[in-house]
Amino acid sequence: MSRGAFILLEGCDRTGKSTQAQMLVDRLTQLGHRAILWKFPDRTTGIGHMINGYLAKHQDLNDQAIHLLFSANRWEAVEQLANHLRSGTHLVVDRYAYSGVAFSAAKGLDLEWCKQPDVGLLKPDLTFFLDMPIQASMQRGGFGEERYEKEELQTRVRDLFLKLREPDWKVVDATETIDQIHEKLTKAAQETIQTVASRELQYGLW
Ligand code: FDM
Ligand code: MG
Repeated sequence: MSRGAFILLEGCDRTGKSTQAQMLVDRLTQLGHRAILWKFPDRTTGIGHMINGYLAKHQDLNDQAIHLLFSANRWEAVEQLANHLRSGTHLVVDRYAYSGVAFSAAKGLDLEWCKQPDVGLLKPDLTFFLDMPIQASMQRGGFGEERYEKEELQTRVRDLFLKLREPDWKVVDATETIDQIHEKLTKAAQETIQTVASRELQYGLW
């Protein structure tokens, strides 16, 4: 049986990740695949509740502690993710460890320290980085009251994403239209689905 593909969307806030992730799941489903959306942080778990309390500014935590909670929120999902992939279901994942490192390092934590807790996690088969100037994404509005929704921090986050970028990432111009981006993502996803079908799951982030 062919395994599912792990498809990741990364990027700063307001770059269209969630919209594109949902559209990709719907499209793959229409094409006859089994595909599900997975969002990090997953705010529905016990750890996720703590993360949500922190992001909503109901609770303060030091930078190291919240960093480790974000990582734990991925580790607590890893068996479920692997089981989906093994059973042939594709995962479209909205944020992952790259967000984890980029946001924490943007606050001043050491980059190498930030990478350590995610070492050994499942590796994405395909990563899209939705990229646009921060000034342009800020103009899209919709920034709420959550922590990190500030221009200066987002600018540092973007620089860190670009530093973390792996050679096989697909950098997507997030200022293009929703449909243009969707077509690009669909095409690349279909190629990856074919190439990974008979491959072992990839652990060993980074
Ligand atoms: N975020 C997200 C982190 O700081 N670390 C992480 O590991 C992840 C997955 O949480 F500002 C940040 C990024 C964002 C916030 O994410 C909430 P969503 O996608 O806006 O819910
Ligand atoms: Mg947000």
